[in-house]
Amino acid sequence: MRIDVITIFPEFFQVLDVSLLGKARQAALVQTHVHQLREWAATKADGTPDPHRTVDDAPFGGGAGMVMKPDVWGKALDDVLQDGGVLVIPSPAGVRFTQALAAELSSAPQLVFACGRYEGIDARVAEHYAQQGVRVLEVSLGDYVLNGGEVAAFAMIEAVTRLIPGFMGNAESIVEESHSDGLLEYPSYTRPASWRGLDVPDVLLSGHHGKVAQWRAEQQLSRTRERRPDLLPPDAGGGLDA
Ligand code: JDQ
Repeated sequence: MRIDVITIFPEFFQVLDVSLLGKARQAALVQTHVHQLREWAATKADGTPDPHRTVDDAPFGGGAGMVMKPDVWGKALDDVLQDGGVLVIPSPAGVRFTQALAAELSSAPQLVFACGRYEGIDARVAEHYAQQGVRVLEVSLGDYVLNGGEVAAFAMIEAVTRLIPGFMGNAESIVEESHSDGLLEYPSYTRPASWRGLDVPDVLLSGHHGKVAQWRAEQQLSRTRERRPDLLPPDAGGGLDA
């Protein structure tokens, strides 16, 4: 997979080199290319030079803040998007990013993350590339507001790349974990068996694999009921004392 990131803050992505992604890149499973959007802002839409390399302008219709210019984004994306490439635009108004979407994106030949700032990118950019037959996804990490697309893109890159076959080296640890079975993970413990007066549950020391599996399944269900009831089917029972 090839990952391109277009941003006015390319330095932000230097940390990609030291994160988990470093391993995937070493194995040549992922190539990342981070681009400075302003490199496509050297000339204005009318062809005259723009020494300021302006990427934003006031919103039509009025209102606070600035909007990123479609002409600059168009030049950048025309250069960077390849055949089969998926255009991912982080946005607080996007569809939710989920493990299922991460899994889907992990088989794309190219992901292009268009990281906006200010009030976001002129809406015609997404519309134009969708019209050209590009798969365009406006994606939200969650229901909270960030200052730009960079943090969201970074989280998505990490979630996607670790699903690329051959990446983690242990396929089981991916299959077993949170969200692949729709429940939260069970709690994990390691040595020492007693720490600051807190003991590891006896069943985990018992060596009884069947009982361990049953306890973990119960923990997953009770945690999910308590912390993320939205993940359970409507009224999964539970009884009077649940
Ligand atoms: C951008 C902004 C509109 C704040 C500019 C580009 N999950 C998620 N939260 N916030 C974002 C994603 C996000 C993504 C891209 C962004 C925020 N902003 C700032 C834009 C309204 C409020």
